[in-house]
Amino acid sequence: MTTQNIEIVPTGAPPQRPATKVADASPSLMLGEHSLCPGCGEPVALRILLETLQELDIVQRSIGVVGHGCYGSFVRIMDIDVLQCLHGRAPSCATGIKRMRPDTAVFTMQGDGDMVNEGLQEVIHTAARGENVTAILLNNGVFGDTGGQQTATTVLGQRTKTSIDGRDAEQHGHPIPIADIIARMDGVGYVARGAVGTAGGVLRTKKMIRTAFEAQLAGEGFSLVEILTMCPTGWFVTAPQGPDYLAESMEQVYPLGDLHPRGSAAPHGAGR
Ligand SMILES: Cc1ncc(C[n+]2csc(CCOP(=O)(O)OP(=O)(O)O)c2C)c(N)n1
Ligand code: SF4
Ligand SMILES: [Mg+2]
Repeated sequence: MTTQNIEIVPTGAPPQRPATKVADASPSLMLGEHSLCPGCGEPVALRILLETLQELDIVQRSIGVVGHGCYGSFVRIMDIDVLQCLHGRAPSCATGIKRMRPDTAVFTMQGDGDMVNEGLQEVIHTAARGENVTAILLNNGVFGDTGGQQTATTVLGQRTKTSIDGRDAEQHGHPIPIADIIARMDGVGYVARGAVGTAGGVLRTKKMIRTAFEAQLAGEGFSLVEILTMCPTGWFVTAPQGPDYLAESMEQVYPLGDLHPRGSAAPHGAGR
């Protein structure tokens, strides 16, 4: 049986083939399979990002600016123009690209370590300048790529390789809620936080990504979508436990939703 070129496999008997071979439902902009851990949330975020670019029909004028982390390997499977920057510097590189080519749709893809540790000043200054680019933050609360060390967004109590008894405010400081900070800044067109731990969350996050690009296309200034992503490997949980861990830990500290809706003034009333 097929519908929209996707084969529907009968479920009345054990499958005869591995699920990944049953139907290729990957977006056509994804060239091959990713190499990330089972249960990782980052490929889910990549998928909805690529689908959004296709649905907005801006693939040919999109340029991605990618930092360093597990998602860094996506540059090999994204069928899109991509620049990979030094750690934390993606917002500044995106600034240069967009200023030289204002006709393009420019987005960054950074992890929490890349954006909030290594390049904190870059994203804040880019937002303050009101650069008309879209930042995508994949926040899993760890430096996943280098083995799961604590980052600036690790929530209190979270166990990491460098806070094995759990992050302690007195010893390690408090987590930095970067999206909430940027949502309060002038020069900002749209800021939201989504999560990919549930099917509904994936859909809502995809809508946020679309809204961010629509804000950019309308010239409304800096947009940021923070996406909470599972990192079972760095969280010391199994892949199936990842979504529950995300809901019980990160989502409690980082509430989901629009933090700076399109067309709203900065919350401190300074206007834009
Ligand atoms: C200047 C510099 N700082 C740090 C590193 C090591 N490094 C490379 S990727 C990475 C982890 C980035 O973490 P994050 O952005 O959160 O991405 P994740 O792997 O969690 O997806 C680090 C620390 C490096 N190679 N060079
Ligand atoms: S270490 Fe974490 S972020 Fe990196 S691929 Fe594995 S699950 Fe994903
Ligand atoms: Mg990370």
